[in-house]
Amino acid sequence: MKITDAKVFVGGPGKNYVTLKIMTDQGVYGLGDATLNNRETLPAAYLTDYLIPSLIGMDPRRSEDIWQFFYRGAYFRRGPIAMAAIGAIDMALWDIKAKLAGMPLYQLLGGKSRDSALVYAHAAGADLEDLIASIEGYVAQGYKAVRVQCGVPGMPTASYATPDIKGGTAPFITDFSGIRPKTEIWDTEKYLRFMPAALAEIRARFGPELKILHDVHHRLLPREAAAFAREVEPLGLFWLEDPTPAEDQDALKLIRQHSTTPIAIGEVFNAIWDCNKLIENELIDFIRVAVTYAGGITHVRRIVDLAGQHHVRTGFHGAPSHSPISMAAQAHLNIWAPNFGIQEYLVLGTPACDALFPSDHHVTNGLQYISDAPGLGVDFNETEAARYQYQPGSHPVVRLEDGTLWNY
Ligand code: KDG
Ligand code: MG
Repeated sequence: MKITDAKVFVGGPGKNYVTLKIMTDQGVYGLGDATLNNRETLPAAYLTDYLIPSLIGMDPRRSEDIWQFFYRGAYFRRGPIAMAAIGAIDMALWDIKAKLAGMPLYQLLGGKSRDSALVYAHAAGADLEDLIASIEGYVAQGYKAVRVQCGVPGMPTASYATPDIKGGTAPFITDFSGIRPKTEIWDTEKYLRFMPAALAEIRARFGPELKILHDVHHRLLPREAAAFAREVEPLGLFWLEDPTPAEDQDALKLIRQHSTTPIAIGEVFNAIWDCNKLIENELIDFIRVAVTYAGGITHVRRIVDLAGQHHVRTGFHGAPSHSPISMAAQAHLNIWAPNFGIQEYLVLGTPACDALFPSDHHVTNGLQYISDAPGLGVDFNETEAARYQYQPGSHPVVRLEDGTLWNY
């Protein structure tokens, strides 16, 4: 069996999804997602210019050897661009393998460990009242877990993932007004004075059952993060995410020494070597890698297995920049993983998105149910795809009030 061709598409409804389609001489094809938010043309070029020429002619069933070929075969390894490209190939090969077996992919991983997988939604508000209204909306839809992000009083701009105005939407994934980033202003002191009390009010309002998550988005210093985690400990958060910049694996030690608030980290990690110390030293509770920029199912499965030996559960990244293809790959891992924790999930299901990526996977009452279609269980409509093209966009950059550049 041979790979005969592979094509890359960039575009989608309000997103620049990078979709890979691998064709074989047996008519079976596989799909992968290489979307790297706001850098989408780069994994697309890495695939087209460097990987696909070698991929054609390979046996698609040899997914392990193909992974090793592209990972070890490149002298300059890792990084989000290369790992997203390798990840897309890997997803597509597992899609082919499971279609050949006539099974949903999760059966090849070891079958179901649960009937459905818990997901969390994103609630956001320009202020606390606005945020509470947003949480109420998700609770009314049956969500059991909600990430809560709030504008901070006195901050000159919106904060991470919060709207500028009450009832507005937060353009934290991509601002399509141009490639030059807008500036968001950050003030740690204002945030630390406001956020613990806001979280306390949310807990009091929604009671003990709601799973509350909060994303610090890498903005605190280790000492500040330790103090924050300790202060919110009585609130029983489901997790505190990315309290400090992710490059420093040792920073988490200080947080651990001062608090038992569960810590989630890893959405910007690309390989097991970015998180092995964190996991082995049991400094985190949830690992946030994604099948896209962490090298696909083959590599993420290794991270999940390592995590499982150290009481670390999964909480895969699922920001809206992920296409339904990688969300499906993660859904198969979620239904299988013995150490599954939660899945970040944002409503992808607009009619335009469903038309581009037809699938029977669905979320009901805050739980993700997986379709039993062979393979990943998602298709790709090329006629629909022809309607879209790449749109340049950006994330904001973050500066302190005196102009110092900070972490987005
Ligand atoms: O592109 C950046 C987003 O993926 C990131 O801001 C999302 O932090 C994020 C999250 O938890 O979904
Ligand atoms: Mg995050």
